Amino acid sequence: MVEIKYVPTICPYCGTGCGLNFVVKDGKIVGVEPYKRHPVNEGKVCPKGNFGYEFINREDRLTTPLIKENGEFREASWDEALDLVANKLKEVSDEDPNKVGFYACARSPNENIYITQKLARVACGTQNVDHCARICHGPTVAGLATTFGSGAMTNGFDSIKEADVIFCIGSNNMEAHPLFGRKIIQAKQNGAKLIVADPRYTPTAKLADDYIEFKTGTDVALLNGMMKIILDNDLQDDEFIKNRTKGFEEMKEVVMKYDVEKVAEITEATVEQITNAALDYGRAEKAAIVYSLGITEHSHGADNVMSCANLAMLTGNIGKEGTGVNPLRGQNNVQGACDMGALPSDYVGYRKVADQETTDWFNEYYGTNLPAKPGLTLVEMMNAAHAGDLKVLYIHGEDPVLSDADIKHTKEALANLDMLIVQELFMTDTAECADVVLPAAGWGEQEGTFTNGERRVQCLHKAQEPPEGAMLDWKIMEEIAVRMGVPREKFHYESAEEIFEEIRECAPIFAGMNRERLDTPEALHWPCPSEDDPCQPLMHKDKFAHPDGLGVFQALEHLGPVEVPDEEYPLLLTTTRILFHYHAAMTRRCKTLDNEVKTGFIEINTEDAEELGILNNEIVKASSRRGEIEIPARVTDDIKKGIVNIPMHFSECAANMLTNSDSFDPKSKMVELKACAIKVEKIEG
Ligand SMILES: Nc1nc2c(c(=O)[nH]1)N[C@H]1C(S)=C(S)[C@@H](COP(=O)(O)OP(=O)(O)OC[C@H]3O[C@@H](n4cnc5c(=O)[nH]c(N)nc54)[C@H](O)[C@@H]3O)O[C@H]1N2
Ligand SMILES: Nc1nc2c(c(=O)[nH]1)N[C@H]1C(S)=C(S)[C@@H](COP(=O)(O)OP(=O)(O)OC[C@H]3O[C@@H](n4cnc5c(=O)[nH]c(N)nc54)[C@H](O)[C@@H]3O)O[C@H]1N2
Ligand code: SF4
Ligand SMILES: [Mo]
Repeated sequence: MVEIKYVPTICPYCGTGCGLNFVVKDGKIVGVEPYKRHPVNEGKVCPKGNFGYEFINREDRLTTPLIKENGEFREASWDEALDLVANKLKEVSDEDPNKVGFYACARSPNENIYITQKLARVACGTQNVDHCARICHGPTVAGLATTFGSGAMTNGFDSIKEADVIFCIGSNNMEAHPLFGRKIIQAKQNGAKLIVADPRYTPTAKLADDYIEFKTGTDVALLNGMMKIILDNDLQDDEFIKNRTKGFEEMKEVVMKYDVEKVAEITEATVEQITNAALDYGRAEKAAIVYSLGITEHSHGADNVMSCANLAMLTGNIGKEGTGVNPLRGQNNVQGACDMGALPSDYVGYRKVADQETTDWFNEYYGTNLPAKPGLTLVEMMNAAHAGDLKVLYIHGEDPVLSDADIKHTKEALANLDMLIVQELFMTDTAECADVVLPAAGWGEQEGTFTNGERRVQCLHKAQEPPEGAMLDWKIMEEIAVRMGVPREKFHYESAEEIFEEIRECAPIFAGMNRERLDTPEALHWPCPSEDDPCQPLMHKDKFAHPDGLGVFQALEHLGPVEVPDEEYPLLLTTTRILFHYHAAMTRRCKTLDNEVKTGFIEINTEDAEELGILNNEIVKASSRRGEIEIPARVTDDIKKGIVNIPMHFSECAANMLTNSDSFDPKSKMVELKACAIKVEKIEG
């Protein structure tokens, strides 16, 4: 008899966090069914939710630890690999804990991530732990913490359905967060007006009532311009400004310099578009801002985020349903990775490293001697490796060779390490560069929790055994900690549930999440301070999360990208996502998704292409000051003239061969992944 069972889980791709059921046949995952009554996706999924399970039982899953010798990998036993890693980590961190660093995996459950930061802090004594949020929504965490006191989405997803006006800036949610996009469509059906601002006429823009085509990197100017129009028309919320905020006058002084004509010139949007958007947003009873990487991935990403916060506070559009500042978090569990303290400046639950009392608390709890000084960010770790200052890098499930800016720089940095450890499901571009590869169990093969972009903590369940030879992430790291000399009783868990209990002890925002409450359809969002708190999504209802309860306006000038087009590199490159692929390692190994889009392309405006004599589908050369690639051209009117776009997923024509790792956001350490200067040429012959 064939045994079929259904095991509830959460999609492992985007931060929407759709509920699914694995279909398990004779102990193997063979499909998924959307979870019909799940409150996020209500029985619907996007193509990744539907077919994205196909990677799980691939033949090329890693199943044996690998050690590199003379440039070649050889198979090793777990004992040998774990000893090698533990000895090296111990040797280098004993000498100087700043010489080791950790990247945590925002695709993996909270419990694994908590253990990654614990391995870094407890076994190695370092604060050098970070993850991909740095090059994703790091500016959100920094910018919203500065303005609102908490760096997270202010409203739940369903809240959008109550908005009268939705201002969507730098988010292509119809491809990147499709089941949140569905809620925008529902809001429109309820009568909401949708305004989309993006340099590309995306599938999301095509749904808009008003589309603002504008130039990459000019969001602060656009937002300042809109705020001036709101003030000129007396549409600000004086009560809200007076009772709930500070810093208004300083902000106003800067904003009043941004006449709409000047803004139209900077942004290349029209006066009419900017004015209409400002008046619609300003006049709405309830207006919501939705944004994503078009806002964050800039050398002024935190300024962009804070500008969005300014606009919301100016009009009192915060703390109510149908309003808010709503960054759409990227990875399925990137919210969780921040929450778990995989940040060099924060312990679990955003308890601050720099605060001596907090660090004393953790030193007591963990039995450590950590400094109250933040460690290196992800980008700083890579640069330290490049400079020879970081010796060991432990990558728990990230693929920086493909995803960090400037691949040449990344490869040089990794080659400069004494040891690179990569804990992965697959032989990724990054794993290829490793000295030791540790095969991990993945989605469907373990219990745990993911936290979606609206701070909803959701349970996962194990549906099949991991492939023989692969180990659970947290068990691998427990073994390493113990081999490094941490007493087993201080670093031992029987289950993921036990790890979550420790998280509740350390982080008041999770204290009310007991197992019975978590593993039910009733959703729990943090902050969840006690077991009788309803733990619902809306934040900043009566006061902001700063100690004095006030929101803080920021006075921000337009800065623009660091690297701007010139004669040699006349086009501005932006880099984005497509519906069918999700970064690389997993979806490119799902046959159905891979069949949809086999390789990358560069989008180029029809007029630009004509000037260069480039035809649709022609293979062209694209180059920047960092490197060059050959890539098929996609000639289209759906992108602004002067701007070109490459989806980031494809190693064989990788966008990050061209991007710039030198242009930092000083406030968040973001690198400018959404803007650099390139040229596109015909390949002769
Ligand atoms: N299918 C799919 N979905 C994904 C992912 C994936 O790889 N594939 N990845 C996930 C992750 S990690 C993340 S963070 C999210 C990202 O989700 P999004 O941020 O929505 O995705 P992107 O396509 O990177 O960028 C969004 C838009 O920003 C625009 N843009 C570029 N420059 C600017 C600018 O200067 N200003 C403004 N306003 N807009 C600009 C681009 O044209 C693009 O349409 O998606 C998540 N979902
Ligand atoms: N040019 C350009 N570059 C970008 C971006 C852009 O817009 N433009 N976007 C940036 C953004 S927003 C992000 S988030 C980053 C993403 O970049 P990365 O953080 O590198 O993201 P992924 O490719 O999703 O890497 C996750 C890896 O973890 C592995 N994995 C999955 N689950 C598990 C698990 O449970 N355990 C272990 N051990 N491994 C697991 C997968 O196989 C995969 O290789 O890329 C950034 N890079
Ligand atoms: S919208 Fe996101 S979470 Fe939902 S099915 Fe698609 S990829 Fe998965
Ligand atoms: Mo992301």
